[in-house]
Amino acid sequence: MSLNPKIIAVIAVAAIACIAASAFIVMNQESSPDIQGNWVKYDLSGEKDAGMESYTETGQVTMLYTFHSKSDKSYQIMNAGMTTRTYTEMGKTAQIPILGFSWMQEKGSMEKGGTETISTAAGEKECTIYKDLVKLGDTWTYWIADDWIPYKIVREVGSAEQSGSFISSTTYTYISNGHEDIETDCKLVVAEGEGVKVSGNEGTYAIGSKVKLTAEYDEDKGFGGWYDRNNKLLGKDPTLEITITRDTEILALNGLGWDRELEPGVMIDLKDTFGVQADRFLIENNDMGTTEMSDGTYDFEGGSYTIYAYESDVPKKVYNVYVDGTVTRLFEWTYGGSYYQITMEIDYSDVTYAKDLYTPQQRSSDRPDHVRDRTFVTYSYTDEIMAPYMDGLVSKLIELYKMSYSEVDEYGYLDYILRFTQEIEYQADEEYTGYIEYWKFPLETLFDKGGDCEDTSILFAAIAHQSREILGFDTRVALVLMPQHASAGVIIKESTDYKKNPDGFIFGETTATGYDLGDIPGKVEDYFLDAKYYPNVSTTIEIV
Ligand SMILES: [Ca+2]
Ligand SMILES: [Ca+2]
Repeated sequence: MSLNPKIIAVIAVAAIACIAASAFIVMNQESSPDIQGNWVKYDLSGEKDAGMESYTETGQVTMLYTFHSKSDKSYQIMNAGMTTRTYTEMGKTAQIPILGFSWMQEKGSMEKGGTETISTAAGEKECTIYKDLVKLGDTWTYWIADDWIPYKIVREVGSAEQSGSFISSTTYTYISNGHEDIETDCKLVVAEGEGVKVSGNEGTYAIGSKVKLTAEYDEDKGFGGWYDRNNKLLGKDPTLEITITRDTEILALNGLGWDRELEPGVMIDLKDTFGVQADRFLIENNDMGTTEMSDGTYDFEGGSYTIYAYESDVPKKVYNVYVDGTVTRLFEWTYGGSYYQITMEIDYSDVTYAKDLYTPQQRSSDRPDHVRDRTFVTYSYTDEIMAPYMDGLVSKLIELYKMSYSEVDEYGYLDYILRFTQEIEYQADEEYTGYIEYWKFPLETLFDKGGDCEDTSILFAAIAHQSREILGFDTRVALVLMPQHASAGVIIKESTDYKKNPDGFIFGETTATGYDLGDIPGKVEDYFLDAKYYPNVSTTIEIV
């Protein structure tokens, strides 16, 4: 129950806001051109080369200059578009929307790098080159001509020297530019938390207006602060001054963690529950990132929710709701030509419990800590809340396997477990959790039905270990941590033809289908075989 609902919501939206063209800089500051309404469209192509989390990226983005703040010497731009990322080793693809506002500085600490004539979709352009070092390892280079148009932009993040193997690079290539009229009347909507009353938000505002909002609130509920609709904190003071640069929705929240705890599995009358008049309700499931409209009743499953009460198409009130109920998760996979499925019932409070066991900082492997790292596996069978789930799952897995195979052989069974974990959706940490690195307990991975390499490897290791106990095998299990990748490893009695590392581990690639137990994806082969000898680079954490 200590989970902060706002934090969850931030994580949920981080996936959408992850590509922000925040560092585009308009040059020619002497004349300070008014380019409100101008847009530039780009082809985008990029790559990230970071072990198994490598991808290539293609797409288009349009940047529309929506507001020029002369006092701040900056432009607001709206980015819109879509990129497709293809994860090179795993063969997975993901569609990433580029949608959001960012600011560009009119002036910046730019390093002038001479001129170059480049060919563009608008013909040959003699461009001035500017370099912007945003922060160490993040460099933007611009080829600018015609006063303000960046005809080519290259962003490079990281280098072999600065951050190990992490490198990404994105190139924006000019397609076209144009102009459209910008709507200069902006709507300001404030949704109030329970017990909060806001004044100053009446009416329509011209773009650039400065507005002062004041919140009055019930002493017993307190004031939790002002947030934008993406759950970014704008201020904690009961008075907020903002510049309106577009249609704006603001939340004025009370200081409570949860406004209500609701029952799962029954029709809840929302108007009754919150004592509010509303035409309809918008219900956001903060864990799953899904939204639904309701005209007044809703049947909740376990989870945490943000609920907006709408009147005349405007969200007037906002509530944070916790539902301590069960959710059902279905897992499907194939092995040896047969189809298998398992459903799990998971109590949301137990997922909350697992999330609260470690802070996000503790879940980062920036500083490897073998005692902690191992607990992601070992807690799954020692912790009194999480162990029953894993016991149930492992029993079902064994039961299903025995229906297909009269004899349980160690290699075959572990290969079958590997297929189960490979079907868990690949969800890169940065896109889905909002953190660059975020380790999950098996219960969380099962609840999310998603995770990245370490999460599915932890899940595999946990299942393999517990199965060993029940089946009476001598299986030894390990997590294998490599630069930017993790896998599982096992030592089994049966002799196989597969490559082993010097410790005798055979490899279990959990992130993608198509790898048998023992198959090593080409890119990681060297790391795996050397794991024993470069403890600072690659590490084996033995579970048993
Ligand atoms: Ca990760
Ligand atoms: Ca993860």
